[in-house]
Amino acid sequence: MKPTFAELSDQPAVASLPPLDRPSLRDDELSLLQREWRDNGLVILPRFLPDDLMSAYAKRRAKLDMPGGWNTPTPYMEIAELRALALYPPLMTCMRELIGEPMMLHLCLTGWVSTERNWHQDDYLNPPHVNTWYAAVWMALDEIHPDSGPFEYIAGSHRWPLLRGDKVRSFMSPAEADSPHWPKTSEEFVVPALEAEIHRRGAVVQKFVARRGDTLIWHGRLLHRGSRPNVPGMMRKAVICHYSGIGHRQDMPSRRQDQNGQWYAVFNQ
Ligand SMILES: O=C(O)CCC(=O)C(=O)O
Ligand SMILES: [Fe+2]
Repeated sequence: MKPTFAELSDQPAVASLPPLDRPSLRDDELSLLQREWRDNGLVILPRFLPDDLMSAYAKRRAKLDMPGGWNTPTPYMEIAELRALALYPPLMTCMRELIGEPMMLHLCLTGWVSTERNWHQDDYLNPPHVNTWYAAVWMALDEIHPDSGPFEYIAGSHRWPLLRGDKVRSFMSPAEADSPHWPKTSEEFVVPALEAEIHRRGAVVQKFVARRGDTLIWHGRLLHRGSRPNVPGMMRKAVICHYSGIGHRQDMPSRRQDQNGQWYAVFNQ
């Protein structure tokens, strides 16, 4: 028998969560953006990114003849144009307002095609102490074609239970659970468990069919996926960046600040 979503997840203690995830917040204490985040688990910022930052990065990225992008998770360490976009100060201010502490960049996906990563929450791919002090950002560098496999999500699913890495691994053989590939091999039972939960709740799936410069920030617990393109290999010109609360990454002790004081993690490669 394959595990259910309930068997793969739990509800973390309220006091351990970022402020906007705690109940008992009054509307008049929150900005509009914060209310949207609290209610939906995402915010969409139309035409948010400045043209010069997008163009500089797109020009640099276009020199790389690889649809999947750089094959390291941290190309921002070498590519200054990517760092400038990922650490755009108004974006960082916005995330701080949503999570409640300064955020640190630690992962960028630079493919210009859909990842086709099926339903998941991002949080469980990280150590348990991250505990939703986390956000990811989808930045459209061009008009996104609906056939290119847009980002899909379920608004409000950030209040569903939280998938837990240790629970997922407990349903795997010891060899599989110890392998760095466990996130991939476990999709075979995690995705059906999430699909069953979506069905059971009658949840509505939405698509982010973005225009150039549109930006979507999502919660570490939001259910989402990179959908399968209707036209295989169709270009989807975007960049996706992931961040954690600066006080919740004791596993990433090497970090730097850019010229604007924004944080990014550094790794020995
Ligand atoms: O390809 C996509 O749009 C989704 C990528 C994703 O799930 C992620 O970056 O966490
Ligand atoms: Fe994801």
